Amino acid sequence: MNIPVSLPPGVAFLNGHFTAEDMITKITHCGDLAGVFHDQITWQSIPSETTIYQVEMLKSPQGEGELFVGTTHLNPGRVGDEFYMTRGHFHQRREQGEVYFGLRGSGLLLLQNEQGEARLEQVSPGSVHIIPGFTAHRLINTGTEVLSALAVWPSIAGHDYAALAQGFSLRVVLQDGKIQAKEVQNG
Ligand code: PAN
Ligand code: ZN
Repeated sequence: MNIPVSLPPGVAFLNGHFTAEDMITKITHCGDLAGVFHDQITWQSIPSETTIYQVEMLKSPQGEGELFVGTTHLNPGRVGDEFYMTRGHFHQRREQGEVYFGLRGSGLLLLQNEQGEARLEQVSPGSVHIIPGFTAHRLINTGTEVLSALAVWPSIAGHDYAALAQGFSLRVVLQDGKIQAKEVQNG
């Protein structure tokens, strides 16, 4: 057979790291997350260069019908009583969905519709999360190890962070030694 066979990128399902020639990596530090955690005084006391999460992505073509593939690695920790989490977003193209796959660690996926109704899904190795369109999403690490989740989403989806400037309607905190979700007024 002399049809050429190329070697595609790979992903290690135990930790979500890619092997590829070309990758994009973005680190989000504590200092980048102004206004995200409710305990602003504790947030200010944490060194701003502390890494909260890192996203590694394969390079893919942009445009209608194309897909992005990336892994989010969310560190364990808390700001005060609130667990480390991603900023969270709606897609700019609201109708575009996404799929998350839990790979390692344990946490929660916070989903919220445009009416502000929130729900939580347990994230664990092997969990599959179908995020419908018109649904904001945020990962929360409630465990003691790195939470890694693989995601696939349309490259035209875009990210709208501003629509959630008021925050989500649920916060996940450690209270009385238990993981608790609390409803919040005004984010
Ligand atoms: C993910 C997220 C990633 C980081 O790849 O972008 O988890 O979260 P923030 O973008 O909210 O900082 C995704 O949902 N892409 O669409
Ligand atoms: Zn998304």
